[in-house]
Parts: sequence; structure tokens; C-alpha cells
Amino acid sequence: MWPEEFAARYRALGYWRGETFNDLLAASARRYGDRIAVVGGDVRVSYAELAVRAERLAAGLHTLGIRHGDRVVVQLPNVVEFFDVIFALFRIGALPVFALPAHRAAEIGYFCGHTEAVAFVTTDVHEGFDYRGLAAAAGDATVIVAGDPGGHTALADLYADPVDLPPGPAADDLAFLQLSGGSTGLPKLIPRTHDDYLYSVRASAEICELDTDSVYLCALPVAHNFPLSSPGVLGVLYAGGRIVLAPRPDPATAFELIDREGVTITAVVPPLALLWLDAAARPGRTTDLSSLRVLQVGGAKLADEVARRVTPTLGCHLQQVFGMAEGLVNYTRFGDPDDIVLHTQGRPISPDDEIRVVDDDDVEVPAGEVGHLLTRGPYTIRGYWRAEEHNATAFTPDGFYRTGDLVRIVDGGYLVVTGRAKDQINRGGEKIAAEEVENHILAHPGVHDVAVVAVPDAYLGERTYAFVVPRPEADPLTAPLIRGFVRQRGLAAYKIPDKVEFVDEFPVTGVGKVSRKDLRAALRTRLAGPTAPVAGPTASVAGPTASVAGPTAPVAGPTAPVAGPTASVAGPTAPKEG
Ligand code: OOB
Repeated sequence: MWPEEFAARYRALGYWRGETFNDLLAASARRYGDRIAVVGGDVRVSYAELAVRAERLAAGLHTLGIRHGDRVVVQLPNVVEFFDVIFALFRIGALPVFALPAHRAAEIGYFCGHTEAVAFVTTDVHEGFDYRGLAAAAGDATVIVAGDPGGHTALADLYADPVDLPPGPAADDLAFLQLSGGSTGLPKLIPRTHDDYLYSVRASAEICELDTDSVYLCALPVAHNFPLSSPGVLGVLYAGGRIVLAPRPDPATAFELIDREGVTITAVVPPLALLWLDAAARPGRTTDLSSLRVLQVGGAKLADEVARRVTPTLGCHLQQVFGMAEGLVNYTRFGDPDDIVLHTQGRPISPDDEIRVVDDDDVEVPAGEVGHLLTRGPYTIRGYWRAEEHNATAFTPDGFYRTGDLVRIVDGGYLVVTGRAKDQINRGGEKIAAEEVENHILAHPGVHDVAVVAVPDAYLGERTYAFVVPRPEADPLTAPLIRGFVRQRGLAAYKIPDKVEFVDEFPVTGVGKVSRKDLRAALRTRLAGPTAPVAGPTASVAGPTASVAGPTAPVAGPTAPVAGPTASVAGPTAPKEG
């Protein structure tokens, strides 16, 4: 929690207004009444109806014994009930713990156990996976199922006549626990208050110019911080617009919804942006995307080569979003010149977001140089939930969060993300930014996507390994061809990948980012055993269109479906990584 002098300052400056998410829903229900708030499949829920549904569900959850301060793990796909559940929990003052549909028994067990959750809310079957099978992992938590309960408590049965509930939470109470994108081990839990989160939501809605005419397509998993609050679905509910929930984010599903609902703004991660751009450019597309005004891309670095395709291909603004569930969110602004929009990851929401760029000894680097990003501010946490030991190193003594990101600051205070500290490859002392090499490889017309990672090497310490997803329609690529191509582009010899391998798709995180952690782990496993393939019989579930394992098979990891030019991004995936 923030020291009192900071809290007082954030209140005095009007960032923290003493409002809760209950106040937000009540105000929006008053203001926007019969307007449609959420569309999910055939279900259309108005603002007034949403408030009633949440109130009725709060009554039922309270009768079930859920109380102020209790934790409830919520794992729902993009369905209307997600909103009923979270607003009902907010009404009681119980804390949703935001799991993603990609999470499986290991993660759900950890979330339920670590938070001592009293309930676990999930769905019946989604994208071919039966979530009721996770009930055992929830331990003592009451299992509540949206859809066919299969012997558990049916969510539908919990909507009850409103009762006199005890007063709701205070604005400086915790509202929920969000998950960190931690790159090692299990995700850390991020405690966010009503005051701090609502500030980021309001300010984001303003930056993104949301209003009652905004139609937001939620294509990413709704519980992730990006589609939830940047400005995401909560920003839309604040501004009186309409949320359209996509059951999965593939271009066919998304484009159909954009066309049908007149979507004006949506958010994607870079691998999804690639799939959408390719699909949008394909001759013979029948869907009309002309309503789309803004494509937000964030969650991982958007390559310059891809950024410049957005406006010509989709005819809308590109907005880069660099955020983190711990707090700090940066946006490029709509009036910004191309150079900023295409080549930076935006600037912070708040004038009181404090940014420090430091070297390995926490000393500030000269202006414009790359260093570690540290941040502190009115919506950035001061510590993870029940993680004292980790907090001692994840935050500086004066409360700055160590993001783990490498950035440089350019004119106007815009941030350019150059990678994660651990994505840097140290090849015999020569430092290589994975991103730089990736950009060169991406420039090859036969390349769909690329990820460059370090592999341990007895001689050099580390070597570079490039995984390349070829375009299916392009002429076959070879490793010498790629190496020759980047050499020709004038890349220093030590930066030319030591090894190039072709794969159909990458392992992805719960929200759909390319998981370098899993790529590295798969490589380590293979290198440990002389014959172990990167993909093989122990490879995890492949996406519905993924090809059979073979020389270009998906890189196995504890993950799955992995997006490739022909594969769907949706499906069971792994714990997310930053
Ligand atoms: C978002 O949140 P998380 O918590 O899943 O991941 C945060 C990490 C950042 O520390 C950074 O490493 C990476 O994801 N990241 C980006 C990026 N946006 C996030 N790296 C480069 N460029 C970007 N544009 O991912 C998130 C939360 C709110 C809004 C948007 C993204």
C-alpha cells in the first residue's frame, strides 16, 4: 500500500476520488439506462439490466456465505456472466482473483490455495476444454459453474431477489487480485484498489476518447489487464459505450463481429495483429471493417515492420499500448506524428507516473540511453500480495517497481521498449538485443514471424537461436538464406543468429503473447538430452489446425496452441509471461 503522504497527494490531485466500481456501475446504469452495455453471442444486456443482474447475483453469493474480503478465483471466457460475477463480488467487497481461460490445474490450484479462495467460478465447456475437470484443483473452494454445472453449483441458480446486503467496500479497499506476467515460476498476485484502478480506467477512457458511440471488441481474454482496463471493457462501461465479446480472437470471428456490430476500437497482442493483418489483406475478404477507428496493439513489442502495415491495411489508427498489470500504462496519442506512433510504445497516463531509467547499479543512465525501467505512481502497486520476500527485490526501498523492461526515453517523454532484461543475449560478452535481430529477419518477405532467444553455450556463455515461422504461401526458406539475408542488411557478424530453425507456430501465453520462456525451456530440454526433439510425443496439445509434429512442428513446451499463419490463437495455453 502507498505511504500516507502519497495517498494524500493522489487524493488532493483528484486521481483518487473515493469511488468504487459499485459507484461506477450505479452511475452508468443511471446515465445510460437502456443503452446496450454488453453483447455476448445472442445476449444483449443494457446498463440498467447489468446493474440488476449484479445486485441479484450479489444476493445469491452472499447467501452462499461469500463475505467482504473473501477471495474468489474467477476463470471465465468472454461471456456476459463475467460482468455479473465481478460486479456482484465488488458489491459484496469480495475480491475476484483473475485467472485466464488458458490456466489449468497447476495454476488454478495455486491461485485457490495461495489466496485461500472460498469459491472458484468457472464455465462448463469452452473451446473443447471441460473446466469442471479443474474442480479438484480448487480444493475446499465452492465450485460455481456458468452453464451446465455437472454436479457443482450452477451460477444461474444464484441470481436471487435482492436482500439487504451490508455496506459495500470503501474506495481504498482492495478491489481484486490481478496476475503478474512474471517470467519465471507461477504468477504473483497484484492487489489493486478501487481508487487506483478506477483512476487508470477513467484516464484511459479519456485518452482513448471513448464515448457513448464507442463499440469495443473484446477479442483478448477479458480478465487480462489490457482488455479489462486499458481502457478496455471497464473504460467502455465508464463512458457508456458498448462491449462486444468475441468468443475467440481469430480473424474470421473478429471480423464478422466488427462488421455486424460496427466496432470502433479493439485491442490485440502482436501475434494476433499479424494474423489480422494477413487476413485483412487477403483478396476476396467479404467482411466490412470500415467502422474500425482504432487498433490498439500492446502486451509485447510491436515490430516496426508490422506497425507500419496497420493503417494502410485496416484503414484505422494504430495505438501502441505498453502496460503492466502492476500499474503503469503508456499510450501513443491519436494526434501523435507517425514517427511516435510507429516507433514508440507511448507515454504514461499520468503526469504523476514517475519514470526512472537506470543501469545495473540503479544509477540513472544519461538521457536517451537504454536502461532498466523503474516506476512509481498513483496506480502502480507498492508490493505484491503476500510476497514479502519477493517484494524486497521487486521494488526499490523508496517504492519504485522494477518492471524488468529495458527502455529508452525519447523526446516528449515517450518510451521505447528495447526488450526484457533477460531477452538480451550475452554472446561472449557482446550484447545482442533479440528485438534488433528479429526486426531484420521480419523484413524478409517469406517470414511471417520470428523469435530470437539465447541458448546456453559452454564456450561463449550464450548463443543466439532464431525461430522462424515462414509464410505458408512463400518460397521455402533455409537457414543459410536467412543468415545471408541479415548479413546483407549490414548486421554485425556477431549478431547473425548462430542457428535458425523453422517452426509452424510459437508457444503463446494465456493472453496470446509469444512465450520466450517456453521457447527457451524447450530448447534447454532438447539440449540436455542429445536426441530430444523440440517437438515430439510429449508435446502438449496442438491447436485445432496445427500440423503433425515433424521438422517444422510447433516447439513443444508446457504450453499449446501457438499461433501460426494458419493456426488459431485461441485454445488452451500456458501460464502467461511478461
Ligand atoms: C500487459 O500486462 P502484463 O502484466 O501481462 O505484462 C506486462 C509486461 C511488461 O512489463 C512488458 O514486458 C510487456 O508485458 N509489454 C510490452 C508492451 N506491453 C506490455 N512490451 C513491449 N511493448 C509493449 N507495448 O501486457 C498489458 C497491460 C495493460 C495494457 C497493455 C498490456
